[in-house]
Amino acid sequence: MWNRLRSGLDRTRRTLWQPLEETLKGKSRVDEEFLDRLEEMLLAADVGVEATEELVTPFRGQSALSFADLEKLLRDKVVQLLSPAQSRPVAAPTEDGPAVYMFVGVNGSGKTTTVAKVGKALAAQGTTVVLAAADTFRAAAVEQLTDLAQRTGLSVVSHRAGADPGAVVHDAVEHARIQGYDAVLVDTAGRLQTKRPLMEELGKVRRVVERLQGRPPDERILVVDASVGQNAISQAELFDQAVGLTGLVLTKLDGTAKGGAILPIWRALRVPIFWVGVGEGMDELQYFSAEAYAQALIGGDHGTG
Ligand SMILES: Nc1nc2c(ncn2[C@@H]2O[C@H](COP(=O)(O)OP(=O)(O)O)[C@@H](O)[C@H]2O)c(=O)[nH]1
Ligand SMILES: [Mg+2]
Repeated sequence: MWNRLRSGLDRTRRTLWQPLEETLKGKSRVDEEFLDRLEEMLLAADVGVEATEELVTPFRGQSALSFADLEKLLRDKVVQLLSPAQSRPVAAPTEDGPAVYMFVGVNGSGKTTTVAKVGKALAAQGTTVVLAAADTFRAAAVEQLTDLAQRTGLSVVSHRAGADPGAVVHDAVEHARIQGYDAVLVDTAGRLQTKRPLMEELGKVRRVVERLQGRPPDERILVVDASVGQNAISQAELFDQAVGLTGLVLTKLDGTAKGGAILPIWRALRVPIFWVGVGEGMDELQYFSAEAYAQALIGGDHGTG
């Protein structure tokens, strides 16, 4: 089940582990030189200064550690650091109107793809879903979501390109309320450098939902491209100010050498990580598990290979 995450993190794991194994050649115990190297490698995998220190410090001065001990302790520590990110599942549909999940994030982070993947996963569990094509900035964005909806058998509410995103979301939520749908998944625009002030637009979408439902979107989820690494943190803060983030999705964990960035990104925001994206395919989405992530990140033969 976690094979995809494990193979996705191959590059990160190689960045981390191969140099360490080299360093360890001919030694039977972990020493200070090895720990310095470990620190370097964690930084290279974008784990960040703070989390790296927390991971490595407990090993300093411990002379009797074998490599296998260290692997196990490190895995446990990663699980411990990230288990609060699994604190709750995504908000469930209520009696009082659909659950509305608003997906935000910079252009190219994977919002549109993730909206369709999540819609497909929820539908497979029996949740009825409407997608809202509220990235009206380009015709191609509306078409992309419409195509993915068709491929995954989901309904989508869209207006023409250039339309007011608030109006799209209004129609989608109203439609869902009248027809009794369980959830509305809102795709949004992500272009930071345009004349249309994005953050204002997102704030408006939030208010439109609030007017119809008597509460803001139940989840305001930031979609982050994990391969961008720690640079994602400053963007995240902007989106948090605009909509008040309640959750995270990390995409593109496949094929990045910066898969360690989950740690600093999560520490900056401290909201649950609901899902991770491990490929472009519509099924390449997994619930986040600190345990599975730690297993995939750290070497050793504990995974399924
Ligand atoms: N490898 C990989 N590619 C992804 C993933 N999620 C999205 N993508 C790709 O990233 C690109 C941008 O995705 P898109 O959903 O259009 O991003 P948006 O601009 O935020 O809506 C597309 O080519 C997607 O197929 C993922 O988890 N893994
Ligand atoms: Mg998009």
